[in-house]
Amino acid sequence: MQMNIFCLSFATVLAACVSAPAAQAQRGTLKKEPVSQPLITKRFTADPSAHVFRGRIFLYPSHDIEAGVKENDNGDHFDMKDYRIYSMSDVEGKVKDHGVALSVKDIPWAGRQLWAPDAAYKDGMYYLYFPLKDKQDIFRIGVASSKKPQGPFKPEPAPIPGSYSIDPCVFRDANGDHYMYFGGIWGGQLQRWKNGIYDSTAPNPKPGDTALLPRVAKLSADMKSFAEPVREVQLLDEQGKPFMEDNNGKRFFEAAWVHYYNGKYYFSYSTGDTHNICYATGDNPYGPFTYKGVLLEPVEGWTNHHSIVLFNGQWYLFYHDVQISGKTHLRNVKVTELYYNEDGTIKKINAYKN
Ligand code: FUB
Repeated sequence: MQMNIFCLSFATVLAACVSAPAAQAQRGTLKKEPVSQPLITKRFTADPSAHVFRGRIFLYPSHDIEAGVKENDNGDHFDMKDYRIYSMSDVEGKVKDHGVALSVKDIPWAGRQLWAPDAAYKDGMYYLYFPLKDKQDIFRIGVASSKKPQGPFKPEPAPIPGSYSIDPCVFRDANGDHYMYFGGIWGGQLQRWKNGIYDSTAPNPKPGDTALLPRVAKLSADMKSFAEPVREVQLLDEQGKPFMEDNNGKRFFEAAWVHYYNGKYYFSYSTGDTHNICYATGDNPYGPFTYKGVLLEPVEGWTNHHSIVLFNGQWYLFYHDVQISGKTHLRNVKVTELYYNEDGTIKKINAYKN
């Protein structure tokens, strides 16, 4: 708790500084000079899913707190209790805090841990998708709706039937169909699911195993359930072969994001224990997606999680690091520009200057 007070007063100092040019040299706890400053300094925020709604950029991040839970490989220390939504008129504009949009105490099926959310819009309604452990401590994905992009969001009484694991990303295809991508290994529990059956004793993947794959399902017309059985997203290496777990600098771990650019679907994700954000491209929303490279090198802090969005003709990468706190579970969201090469590959981003 003492640490939290220290961090927040540090955040206040940082907030007072960030509008000055000197902010460019501001590093907080970082070892290296960052290319971007935290967008939000009064609270800890992470896993930023960015969307353009009503002409503004809306951010749907995790709301990190110091819950006092000891750090472990299951991520128990990421014990978040609510979501706050933020918006900006442009990436350099003031960030508006719209307040709490959904709390764990208002979700009837809640156990614990609100992890990385995403949002979508259809026919006048906004939908917030969120991973949360149920009362049996199994991660499921919930949905809540609102007439406003900032909420407040009203949760459905039960998780999406057939949903599991973490990190939903909802992608709207040009024809109006929506697809949910999800999954995360280790604390995200993906390794515990085989053919839709849960096994709490299933071990983490080990070298020699075929790497686990993220999941995808088309959403129903009302955006509140899956319209089809969940399937694996085929992710292939440069030779067209499935990844092995040993290839942990490239294989999928968590944090799926899908965007469309110039005739191709881009599936990007975190490699978790090796901390890269990689991407692969395909010709349709189900894949297969073929590995293309790293788009964001490791950031300071254990997790790496991002979103990619087009706003006023410019592509942006939203991501996080631990500049303010230096603690892996107390993160701060950031944004930087993202560029493509002529062949459609993404120019690799390093979040630090040296
Ligand atoms: O914020 C909790 C978890 O950390 C997310 O769900 C993961 O993607 C990682 O960023």
